[in-house]
Amino acid sequence: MEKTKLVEKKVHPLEEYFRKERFPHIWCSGCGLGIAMTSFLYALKELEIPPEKVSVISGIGCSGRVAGYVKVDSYHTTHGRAVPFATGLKLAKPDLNVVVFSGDGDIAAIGGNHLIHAARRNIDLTIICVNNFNYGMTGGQFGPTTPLEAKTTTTPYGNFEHPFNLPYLAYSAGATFVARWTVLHAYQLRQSIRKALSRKGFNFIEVISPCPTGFGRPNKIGDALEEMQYYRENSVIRNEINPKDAELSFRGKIIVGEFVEEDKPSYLEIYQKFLEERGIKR
Ligand SMILES: Cc1ncc(C[n+]2csc(CCOP(=O)(O)OP(=O)(O)O)c2C)c(N)n1
Ligand code: SF4
Ligand SMILES: [Mg+2]
Repeated sequence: MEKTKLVEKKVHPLEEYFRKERFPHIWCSGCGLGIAMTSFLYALKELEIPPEKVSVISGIGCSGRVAGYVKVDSYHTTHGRAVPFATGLKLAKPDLNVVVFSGDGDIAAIGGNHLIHAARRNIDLTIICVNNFNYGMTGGQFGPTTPLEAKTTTTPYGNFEHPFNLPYLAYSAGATFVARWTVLHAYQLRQSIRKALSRKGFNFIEVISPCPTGFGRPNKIGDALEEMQYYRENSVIRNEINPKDAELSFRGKIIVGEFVEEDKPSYLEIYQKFLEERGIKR
């Protein structure tokens, strides 16, 4: 009898959430952005949020490319301005789950002003900030999260500036859900993203991510795998602590966890109440 060969068609589990025509992606080998992006997409899938109910907004940077790779209505906006675009969209379409995917430079340097005021308003957004401690896309310059003494192309003798602790910054400005994970903590990261997507208010998740090109190389950390090894050895999970105590030092400990989950009326809840009390329809 003639043998029939069965060719199994392999389908990627996230097939419906990717713009396949955009691949191969531009990210360097070993970049952590792929893990950050797929953690987000798995969270969407597990929550059964259909692509038409979510929108991704990015600024400019390697992390900003996420907006181009995910198959949802997305906006690749200008550098630092993802949060204002997202705020406008959320106000116009409150039923959409609006997610900002941003880099450390995008959200905390040029976009720092927008970040603190959106957090202050407790506007209903989820921010996933991929912190690779440098401006990856433009050649590895130092930025607002580059650790003291770390080398970059613009701090060849080591950084003299104190960096932001992003969870503490977001929390002190008013964010009501705050977490930090590394890409090694892909499971916990996905759980935190799921939580953020299911909450009202301003949700801020920092994702510490290897950038072998812009950060690993000048600091002789090694390749991406070695950076992951470093995360394994130096990350300490401490849930429910004040983000002020969430230390993150160069060649020291990385405190990760879900730090804050607080109830406070969100911007849209207050606005909706205002409209209802006056019988105004949207
Ligand atoms: C107004 C403006 N200023 C500067 C730039 C150049 N620029 C593009 S990306 C970038 C930094 C990106 O760093 P980050 O947000 O950390 O993203 P990464 O590439 O590290 O993921 C800069 C300065 C720009 N595109 N627009
Ligand atoms: S420069 Fe860094 S952040 Fe950008 S793609 Fe390469 S490894 Fe990733
Ligand atoms: Mg960066």
